[in-house]
Amino acid sequence: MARIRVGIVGYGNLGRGVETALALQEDMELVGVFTRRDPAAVQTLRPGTAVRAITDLETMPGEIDVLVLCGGSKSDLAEQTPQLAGRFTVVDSFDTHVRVPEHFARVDAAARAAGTTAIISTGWDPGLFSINRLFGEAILASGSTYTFWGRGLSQGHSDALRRIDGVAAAVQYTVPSEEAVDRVRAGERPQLSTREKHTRECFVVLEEGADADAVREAIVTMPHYFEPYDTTVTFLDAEELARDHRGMPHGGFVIRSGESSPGTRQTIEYRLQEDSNPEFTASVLVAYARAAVRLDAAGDHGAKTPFDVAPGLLSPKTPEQLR
Ligand code: API
Repeated sequence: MARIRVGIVGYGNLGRGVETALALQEDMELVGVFTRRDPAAVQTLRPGTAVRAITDLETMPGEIDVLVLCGGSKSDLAEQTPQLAGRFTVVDSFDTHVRVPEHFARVDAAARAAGTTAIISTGWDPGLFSINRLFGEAILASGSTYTFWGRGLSQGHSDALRRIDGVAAAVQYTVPSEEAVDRVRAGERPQLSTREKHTRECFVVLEEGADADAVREAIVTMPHYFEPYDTTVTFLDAEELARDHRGMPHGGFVIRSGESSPGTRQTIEYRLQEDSNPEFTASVLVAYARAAVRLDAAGDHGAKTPFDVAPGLLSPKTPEQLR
């Protein structure tokens, strides 16, 4: 059987993660990395990986089965996903939760017009965690759902920081409230506000001459990303950032705590522990890339989210093997 031919668009942490994840999938092969930078200046992890200009994609629809889009949600994907869905089957990990409906609508229009398939908002949250919230709520109709992230490095929030004027480099850690986690694990079903569940810690390297107060203000007031939380901002220099914030761990859990009849408690917990957030997210993207190709081949076009994709389509096994 011919292998699935994959292109990576964007070569940051996530793009490198996809390159790494693809090497573990026997039914898939990497056609190349497509970048907005000068291809000659891009050093790939694996020696044989081809690097090409993103504009080269214009002549390549017949050579690629699916593009894995590895840009950031804050500025890249809102434009790139609808645009590339106009010619290719694509997957992304668009992760601004409140913007998913508008992103879906734009991608859906482009993909339907072109007869392509686009799976958006894969990854783990949104993505695997969304599916587990859905399972919990569908199965335990009476109950409460809790999502805790961290402690870990959010790629989405770190990317958002790096796009602020005056920021040279930055990382963001999401920190769950231990007290809140303990209460939920103990079977309590507290009402918890956004602020009571997590805090956010930002470590920021300023560009030369940047105004620290202005940057701090831009961070803590940023809608969706930081405004709903108690956020701390620590400024440091590039060496400190490189030395003390090297790893990219993350994880978290989704808990549905409910009752099937009065006094009969049922709890579902889904837990994730990641040494590398980008490598894990990339691994999810790659599994959904396989599903996207299968949906496309079946003529099931338009935008999808992980809610719309049957689990069997993610597996390298055939339906017969899975049964
Ligand atoms: C956080 C969570 C996890 C996001 C996971 C992924 C990322 O605030 O840490 O950006 O790393 N929303 N979307």
